[in-house]
Amino acid sequence: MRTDTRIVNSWNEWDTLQEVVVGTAENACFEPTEPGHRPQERGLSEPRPFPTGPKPRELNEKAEEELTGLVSLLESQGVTVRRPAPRDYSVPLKTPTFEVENQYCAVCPRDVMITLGNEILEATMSRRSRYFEYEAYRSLVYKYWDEDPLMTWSVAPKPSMADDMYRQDFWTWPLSKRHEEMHNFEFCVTQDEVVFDAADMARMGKDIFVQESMTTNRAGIRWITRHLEPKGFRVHPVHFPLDYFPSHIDATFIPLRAGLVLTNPERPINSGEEKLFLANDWEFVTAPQPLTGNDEMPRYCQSSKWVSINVLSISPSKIIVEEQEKPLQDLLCSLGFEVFPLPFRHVYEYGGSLHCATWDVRRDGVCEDYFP
Ligand code: ABU
Repeated sequence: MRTDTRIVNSWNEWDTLQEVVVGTAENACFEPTEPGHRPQERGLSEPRPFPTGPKPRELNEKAEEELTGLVSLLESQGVTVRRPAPRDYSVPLKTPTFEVENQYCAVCPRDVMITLGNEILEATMSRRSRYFEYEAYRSLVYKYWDEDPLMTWSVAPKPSMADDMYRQDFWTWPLSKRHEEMHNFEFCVTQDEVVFDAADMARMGKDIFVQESMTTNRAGIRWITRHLEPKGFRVHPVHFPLDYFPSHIDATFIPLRAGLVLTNPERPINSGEEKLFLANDWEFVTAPQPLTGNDEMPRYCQSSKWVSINVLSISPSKIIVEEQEKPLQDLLCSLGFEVFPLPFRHVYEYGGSLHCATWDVRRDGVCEDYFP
């Protein structure tokens, strides 16, 4: 099969990007407090209830301006860019098993949607307010479905998200228990139902690395394994035990091209899990500290300063990096990359950066075995 006739075709995080979905901050709301999530406003001496409902219009506008800047940059590089359909995130949800006062946004398609070769997979999601987020992408999925007769489309089983799917006391565990449970990789989601966010997966050809986290449990990894391995993929659970609140692998362990992974110095890979990489001559390069510290992150941002390393590859030699992250840009230049700096710090407010805010639908290239 010639890959240039395919519309849905993406096997890794770095081959030349041809078609991508860029998220939108239109109608974004505050993320509600729910059993799987306890958002907190930054910089307060006394905590106060997190706001609910629509985010202030100026925040959404500033983020949208940066997202539009990303669209222009990608188009200038010959990439076809699509956007999510508009949705009203202020609408409450009531299902037979839960209620939530409002939904969230479509800034981060990466969390929901993933292309695995010629397949589009919709994740289960782990939070109530994101249960229906796939709807923002359904008209695009139907378009790809109509235009690419060889594309396959899978929807992972939706969990109940009922109270008992979560450990309600997780948020108040004393430090000693937290330490113990983290090293058992037990977080706020129990193991009773299949739960995963797509952004816990890193694609490296035939091999898919899945982080066990607050947003992906072992049942989720089992489902991904049984779903993908009959299709020829190999699925590897990975862990980063020094990250007490792990969620999404793409600010922790980022493949930049075949043979090279950008690693987070505060979140080393679990001892032993590096062996497959080293045995296949892969190199780990340590990211520099972000220039935006945790104290300088946007007020309502629930992610860590490490979204600084949430870069987007345009090709194996071209990469987009947040404008102010000069040490990371210098490192990537020294590794032979052409770096495209882009302002994106207002998007951090919504929990991610350049990789999170995109979902690549087509990159050139075929399924390679980088770990023979
Ligand atoms: N959505 C990516 C966030 C990762 C982090 O907070 O480090």
